[in-house]
Amino acid sequence: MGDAQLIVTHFCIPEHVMCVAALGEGFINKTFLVKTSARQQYILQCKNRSVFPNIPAMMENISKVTHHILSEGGNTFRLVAAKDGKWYHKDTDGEYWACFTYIPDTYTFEHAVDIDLVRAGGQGVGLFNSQMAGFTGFLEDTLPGFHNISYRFEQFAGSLKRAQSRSSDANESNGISHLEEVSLLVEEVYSRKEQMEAFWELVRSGTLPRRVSHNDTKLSNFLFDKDRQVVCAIDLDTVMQTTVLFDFGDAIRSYANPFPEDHPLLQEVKMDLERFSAFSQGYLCKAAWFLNKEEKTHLAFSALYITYEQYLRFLMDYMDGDTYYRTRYPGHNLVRARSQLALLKSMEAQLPAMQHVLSEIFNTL
Ligand code: GN1
Ligand code: MG
Repeated sequence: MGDAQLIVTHFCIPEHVMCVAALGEGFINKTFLVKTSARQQYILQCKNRSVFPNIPAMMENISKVTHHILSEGGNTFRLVAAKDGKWYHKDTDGEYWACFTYIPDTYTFEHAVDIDLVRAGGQGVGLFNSQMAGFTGFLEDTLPGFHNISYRFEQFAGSLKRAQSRSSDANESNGISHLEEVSLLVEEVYSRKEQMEAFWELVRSGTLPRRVSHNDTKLSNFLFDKDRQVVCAIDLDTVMQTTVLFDFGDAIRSYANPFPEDHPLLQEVKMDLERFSAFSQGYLCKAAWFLNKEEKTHLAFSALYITYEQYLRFLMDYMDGDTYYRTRYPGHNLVRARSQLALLKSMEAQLPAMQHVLSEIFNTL
């Protein structure tokens, strides 16, 4: 990866750049804050080439979405062009970099600290979907199969096969192979397969309409102001035309759990119905106007679908030896997977209650 201090000089930043400092601990990209002599600061990001196969198309999608939001009078960051006019700079190592404005006086959260933040988050996700509802352009499918569970099952089967061949070669630490350790968790994946495929079929067939969706609406991908009002969605790397239910579902996974997604105390992890209700109220007050009957019917289940998918992805990455998500300690992906499974089970137990909450909200709108 090139030196961020040098890379930044390839972008059209009008102010004098003072320094470039590493920022945050993203799972996927490497992010830097660019401080200038003026109030305006910038974000410089090295995009992950192994995750995103077509970064130029991804940047084009981001540019279309941010321009559309601005044309709707909404709030968002602005991309900064490179000096050759592109929305990215490719360095001599072949890495792709993007630069965009930093929105001052904003904050991110790793998990929802209180119910007001949950409601504000709901408004944020609903606002994003609503601002994009009138978009008539075309976005490239930059991550084919991203929320396609059939594609995830194929990947999962491959990962299981690799783990099986490794475990027949030699048992790993403590005489317990990764495979033995996860065998019950693998069963939990397959016992829900048909149910999840049935939901994907609604997407594939177009029963759930294709609209612009963010596809990664966890709490930390939204900015809030000092009063904890939502400002805008960030991390638009995954914007595509799928179903907005993925956005609702992923956000419930993140906001309705009072703990972070890798919380190790499984008995504490749950889908909190009060948070579900607050998020849904916030979301629907912005988004109910454009949702059709099918979308409303399947809204609650989307939370189970996305939580299940996330469970599968963390488990798969653990079996693969942590090749996708950045981890903070050995076994982190296994802890994440177990935590997501606990959340999924809590959602399953409360699905009728979630549906009841939603119909009450629809009745009041
Ligand atoms: C990744 O990039 P980031 O950290 O916002 C992942 C999401 C997962 C999320 C889990 C491109 O999101 O799909 O839901 O981690 N993004 C990609 O925390 O795979
Ligand atoms: Mg992010």
